[in-house]
Amino acid sequence: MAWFKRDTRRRATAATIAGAAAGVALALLGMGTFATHAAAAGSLGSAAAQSGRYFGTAVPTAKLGDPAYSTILDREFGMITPENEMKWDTTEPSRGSFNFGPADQIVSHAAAHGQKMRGHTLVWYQQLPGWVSGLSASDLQSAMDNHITQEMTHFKGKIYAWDVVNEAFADDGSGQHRSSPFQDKLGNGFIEHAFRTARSVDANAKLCYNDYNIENWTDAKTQGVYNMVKDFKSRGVPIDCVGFQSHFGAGGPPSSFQTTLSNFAALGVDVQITELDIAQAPASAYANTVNACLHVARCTGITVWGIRDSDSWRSGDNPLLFDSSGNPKPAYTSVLNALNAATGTTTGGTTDGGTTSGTTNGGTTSGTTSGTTDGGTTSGTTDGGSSTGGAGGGACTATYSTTNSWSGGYQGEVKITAGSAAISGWTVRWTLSGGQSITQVWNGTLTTSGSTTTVANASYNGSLQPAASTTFGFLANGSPSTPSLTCTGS
Ligand code: 9MR
Repeated sequence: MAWFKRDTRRRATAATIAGAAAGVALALLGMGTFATHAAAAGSLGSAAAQSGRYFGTAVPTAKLGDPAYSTILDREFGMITPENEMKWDTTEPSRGSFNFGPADQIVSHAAAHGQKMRGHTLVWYQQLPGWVSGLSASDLQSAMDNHITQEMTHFKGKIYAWDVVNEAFADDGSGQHRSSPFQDKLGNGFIEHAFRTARSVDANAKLCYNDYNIENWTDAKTQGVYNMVKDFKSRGVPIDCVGFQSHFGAGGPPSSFQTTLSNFAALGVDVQITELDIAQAPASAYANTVNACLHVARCTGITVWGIRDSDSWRSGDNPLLFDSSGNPKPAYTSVLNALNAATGTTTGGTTDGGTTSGTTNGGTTSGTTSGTTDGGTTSGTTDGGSSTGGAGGGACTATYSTTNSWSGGYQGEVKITAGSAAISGWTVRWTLSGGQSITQVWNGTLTTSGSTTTVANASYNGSLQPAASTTFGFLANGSPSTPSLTCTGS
């Protein structure tokens, strides 16, 4: 404990010194003098603070007790997003019965270590308990209002920014809203309604719309979200920020990313990178991403979606800044250097970095973001997952880990690794123990038959090179136990 306190003080002091240094740099700039950079800060949080930004990470409650994990968390990060604990399935698993315990633990940790919080997320079609999708339109409206109200009230004063609505736009190139219980029953107005309700509950928290695959300026999805934000601003619908999740493939951000950030910022909202991870974590791809933010004055912070590769929802991609042993990777150094180099270079309320706001340039090959999948859930989807491995099928192995647990439920992850031959599909089967039932699966397709659970690959993660890995995750009721898994490759 004493160690944490000392570290917190060190960060606060560094930020204060950096703030003073930035002030000097601004004064020098005002005098037309070329500013020199302040001394380099030694952690991501303090380096980002030098230009008035935060650097954060996603945190699951279950990892707070791991000293190796929390040492890095408290040394490096000034902002925390609960990875799953503020989502609807955890916070209101049955109607009117609220469970804020897991998230409260993260909020307490943040308060004790001088970290701020992003609230994630109030209205999302995933990790949504089954009772919500069964409601009539009018009932759904009041359930949504009540959920927003209860959750925001509980955490009032403790949240810097809320992802009020998450991932409401479609991936089909239409630029339209995706189908969801909210969209299908309440229509387009549900997003506006959620933001108005949120503002009425907490006038001080920033209210964000958050989505993935909206980083490339010319994509229809980006344009759809942009037009929504523009419309909201023109009609006074309360929206303060847009979160760009930034789950990138190994190519990193599209070349238009800074243009996108700048164009959104020009609408009068803050922009933030909210869930950054990059397949294989190339140092240059991370630096490009961070620099895109640093060049836009209203890009107020960056959050990576986990600390160590082993903490990642896509751990098979090794997409984070620390390896599984907690050692900083080359990408860590490139991010730290980029943050330090930005000291005093971004000023005022306007965008810098020579962007081309309002124009449709920067179109880049969409291939650069291929592989940026989100945790597309497939619950309810049935396919032929119960078929046995066909002739010629390759071998695979599957290993299980519990990534989170709370009273009455848990979250598991299964890692599938191909054998010495490539496979083009996989199926993992196990038997649930008494009291266990799966409520949701992502990055796989679920079939259940009694206590026999079968998860087959999703459309995008069936092909594995020899010895390559992928993962799927699930949420379940009951208590965690280590299952005996059978993996069949095809
Ligand atoms: O990292 C989260 C993982 O632990 C979950 O179980 C998964 C379920 O959908 O959600 C992950 O976080 C997602 C985030 O909440 C929203 N954007 C996509 C993220 C990765 O799937």
